[in-house]
Amino acid sequence: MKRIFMNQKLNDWVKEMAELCKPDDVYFCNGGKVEYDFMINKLLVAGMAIRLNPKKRPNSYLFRSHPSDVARLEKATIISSENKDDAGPTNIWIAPDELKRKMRALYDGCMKGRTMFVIPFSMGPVGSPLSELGVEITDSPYVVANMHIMTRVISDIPADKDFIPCMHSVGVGGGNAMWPCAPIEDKYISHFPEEKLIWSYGSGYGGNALLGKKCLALRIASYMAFQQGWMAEHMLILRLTNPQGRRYHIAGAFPSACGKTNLAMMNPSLPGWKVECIGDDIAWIRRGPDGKLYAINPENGFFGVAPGTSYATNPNAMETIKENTIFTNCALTGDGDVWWEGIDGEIPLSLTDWQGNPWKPGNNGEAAHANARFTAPAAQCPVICKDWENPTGVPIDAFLFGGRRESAVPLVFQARDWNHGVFLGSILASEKTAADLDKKIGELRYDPMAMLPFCGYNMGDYFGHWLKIGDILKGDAPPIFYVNWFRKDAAGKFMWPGYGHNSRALKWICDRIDGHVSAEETAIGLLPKIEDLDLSGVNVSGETMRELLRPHRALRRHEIPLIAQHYKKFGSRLPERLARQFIEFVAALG
Ligand code: OXD
Ligand code: MN
Repeated sequence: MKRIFMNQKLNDWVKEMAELCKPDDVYFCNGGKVEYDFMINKLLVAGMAIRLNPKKRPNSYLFRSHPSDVARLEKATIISSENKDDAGPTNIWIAPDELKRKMRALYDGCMKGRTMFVIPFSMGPVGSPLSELGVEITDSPYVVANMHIMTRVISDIPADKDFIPCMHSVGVGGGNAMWPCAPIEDKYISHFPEEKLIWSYGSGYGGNALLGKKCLALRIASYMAFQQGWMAEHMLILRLTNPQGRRYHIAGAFPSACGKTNLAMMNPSLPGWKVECIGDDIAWIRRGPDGKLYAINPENGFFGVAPGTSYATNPNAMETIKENTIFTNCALTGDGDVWWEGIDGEIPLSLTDWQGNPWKPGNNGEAAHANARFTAPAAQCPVICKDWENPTGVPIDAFLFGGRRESAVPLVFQARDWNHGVFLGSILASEKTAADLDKKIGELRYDPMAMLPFCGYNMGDYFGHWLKIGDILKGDAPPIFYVNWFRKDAAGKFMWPGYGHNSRALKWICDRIDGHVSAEETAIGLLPKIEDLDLSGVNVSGETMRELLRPHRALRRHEIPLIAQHYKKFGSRLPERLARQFIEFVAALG
């Protein structure tokens, strides 16, 4: 099939890549329903997709990946800037020439016997000044179907518009006929930030293959944002409405597996309060004409982790995935529906695991893979905000940072000012386990602003960019808060009920935004007074609440050498202001 696009750069690039990859055929996507059905049909006929029981889960399909290709590959993710120092100490770097030489050899002829698909897409509402265009070339019809849900697929790129080329092949030499991929040593998820270019080879899974998401909307976009004065963040966006109808928009960064999707579409337990979802993973944020920050969700769907999702933990996600959903690496029930660990109800009598083998409780291993996913249209979410596609975005009233901390970190507190908030974001960490909860901090992984795997340039410069944004915003800078839903007691039990009850921490945040409540000045920041939290109907004792709101100075002192080590990596790229914040933090801990 031949086709001439309006955009010359696109015509030249498609020709170059087709000559290199040598596909049997080239297919030009337009994003229509007929095309989606055609892709799914192709996958069904090839035996790569399983149609779920339409009475249970209409228009929904299950895929099983090869066991070697089940998650994002941080070890194969490369930031290939011209200079190694510009990728920074937290990214893997290979020189662009060397990387392109290696990858060209891999791409050479890799699509023989396959069709090459060309997918133009918009990240963000089509035509919004806040959106960016991309084009993905791939040899995976599964990727095409997922891109239909996760992005807005369009049929062309206007002649006068630029786009970000996203090259993808599942590769050869690994996997199997149902899920081809490359052996681990040949997988590369490469980013050339200065050229605004993505080359991915060897994996068909998630963020390695759906290149609009982590690769474009975070790694490349974060570098563009650094250059152009905006922000591309690993953040959910939600609208909270109080019983009087006052709206607040909150953007929150949490490392993977900290419940971002649950928070983004939560049902508040506080009577009369409402949460509406604008996005669950990525926020693009720019200064509006009134000087305030406005955010859009560049994505069009949710690519959520299935295990643990249930009507108890996230009823709105369960409603979202009732139909028109792609499932990957979930288990299959005897009556043709999907199943995973943590879903509601009894374990079905007949189950096939994510690799296609019969599964019974007590079997070794899980029925669904721990990183099994659903891909579902955001528009299907019952609490999707009517402004989720507003081309000008929503005004941000507060930023949240939060990690999984079993000890020491309070339920909610506020940064003293923007610079202190950037400091808190820069030391955002998730704790694996606390061996001795009374005395020690568990093993921490520092994940600054939850961007560790997603920052497309030197994170020291990224911190500097955050500080600069605050300097520009001055009095319009939203307040920054830190939350932790994951405190445990000495018996290992969660101390805070979480989920819908997290709205109580959000309400305190709203009260702070409006200046309705004061806060306690402490060494770590501004803590709520217990009487200012609305705890009506929450089953937590006064003693536990006091424990959840303690600054824990002594315990936090254990972090000083860890932060020093974390900061040392950035050398001279660590902004002086953050070094000063750290000194003040140490002094305040006493
Ligand atoms: C994701 C992640 O898949 O953050 O969203 O890992
Ligand atoms: Mn994410």
